Amino acid sequence: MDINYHDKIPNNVGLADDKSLQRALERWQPGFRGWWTEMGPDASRGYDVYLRTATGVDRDGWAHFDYVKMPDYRWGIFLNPADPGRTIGFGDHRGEPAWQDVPGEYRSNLRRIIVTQGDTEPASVEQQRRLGLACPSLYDLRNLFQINVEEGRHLWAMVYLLHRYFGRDGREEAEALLERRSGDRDNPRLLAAFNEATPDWLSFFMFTFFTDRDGKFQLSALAESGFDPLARTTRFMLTEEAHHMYVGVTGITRILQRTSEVMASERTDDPARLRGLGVIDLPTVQRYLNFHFSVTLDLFGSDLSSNAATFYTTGLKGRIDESRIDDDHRLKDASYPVPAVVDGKLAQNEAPALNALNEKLRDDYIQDTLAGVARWNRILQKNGVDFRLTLPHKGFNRRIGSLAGLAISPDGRVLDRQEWDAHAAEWLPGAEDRAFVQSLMGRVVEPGKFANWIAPPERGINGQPVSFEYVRFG
Ligand code: BYC
Repeated sequence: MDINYHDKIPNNVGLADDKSLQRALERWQPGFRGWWTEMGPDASRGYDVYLRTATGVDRDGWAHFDYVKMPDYRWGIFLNPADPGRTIGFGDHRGEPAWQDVPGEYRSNLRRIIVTQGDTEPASVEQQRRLGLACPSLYDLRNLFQINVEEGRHLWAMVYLLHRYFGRDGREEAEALLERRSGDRDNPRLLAAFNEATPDWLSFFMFTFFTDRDGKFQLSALAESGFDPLARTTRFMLTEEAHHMYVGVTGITRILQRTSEVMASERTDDPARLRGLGVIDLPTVQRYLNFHFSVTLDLFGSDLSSNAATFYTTGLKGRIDESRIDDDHRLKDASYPVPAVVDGKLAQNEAPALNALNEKLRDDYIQDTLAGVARWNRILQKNGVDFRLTLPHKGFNRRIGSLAGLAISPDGRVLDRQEWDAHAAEWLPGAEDRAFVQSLMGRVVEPGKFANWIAPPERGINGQPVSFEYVRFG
């Protein structure tokens, strides 16, 4: 399934055969470009960046790497091939042929899901727009830009669905996606984590590790959708998401590598000394981890959600790897444990599984993040450092769901306010931490050079050396 790059909008959906859709999307395109110029990566105009561009949706289609001038990236519409025999795998419509069009009665829920997904994509570009000015290397700068253009493409993926399947209100939603702004008081992005700042590269790596992984889990749930165009779109998006999480996990690995090298050579674990030596002390890394993990857990929604039950029952949003789960895929009689506070202690209540689907996805996500944290700890262990990173309890610092607003310590104890206030600065990054991390953020753009606080990667991109000129400045 090759991608047509001759059209104004690259696509593999036969756009040229649907003139009114093509015209509508071509009318949206200048708005998108305007948004990119205003809110995309700062001061990147005219740079030649060594980027990966999709030329097909199969495995080989990914092989194309070349220098691309930043605003000339060819954002397009790419869907995985259709499976003509596909049936709906869960809910009340299980076993029926997957829908090729929007079922009228589910229209507004489906639109809401697509808009929520679409909103996160430009939001993350907005959050990251100033990071290029303080990049630790050309290699990292290139990875940032690769992620940014792909998030832009993910916006195109959702906008295509809105234009193609939702008529006038879909076009209005597509406009609104270009109007909301991350962190704006009057017109913010829809989900809380996407209104937080990503002011430094430690935040960026944590974001790509934790928050892009929410992307993986939500997209995997949508890849099961009975609405086939959504399933096919999100399947292709998932192939791109993998690189974003790779940037996150390796970014933190390289920070830990560098810090532990300095800890070994200077024989110290004193945070103040390490900061003086220009590397990020491990308690600060832990505090950033605590923040990004807890803020991302909120993205899964309330632990008991009638929306989630409806999305599942009506076949719009499934569970991750639905077909591999051995149950009735309807869940009407099943239960699932959700968190509760009983007599001042954390406990669990059995709840109807349908209503607890957000919690199930959150728990699956937590399992996945554990593997990354174990990988980080292996670096510390290998370098003879005693410190270990840990995931805080899932009730820590929550704003959404039944644990929202409770004072729960990272090790899962329910505290009173006083106790929380006494320790919060140990657990969450404070102004001083942020100012310190910010003070390290200089711009390193000499090929093969890296900022002092981060080790070079083990290998370069697409078999190129680490010292390759990944970005050429115009
Ligand atoms: N912030 O019933 P509930 C990605 C609202 S990341 C603010 O629990 P539901 C990416 C909710 O809207 C993946 N508000 O919610 C990563 C509702 O409001 P109303 C993004 C929130 O609907 C990195 C109310 O609270 N994709 O791709 O079951 C870079 C009650 O909520 C939040 C998706 O999320 C929040 N965190 O679940 C780039 C998939 N959470 O109706 C990209 C699509 C909830 O009372 N979205 N609320 O006004 C969904 O499936 C669902 O909307 C959610 C929420 C799972 C997010």
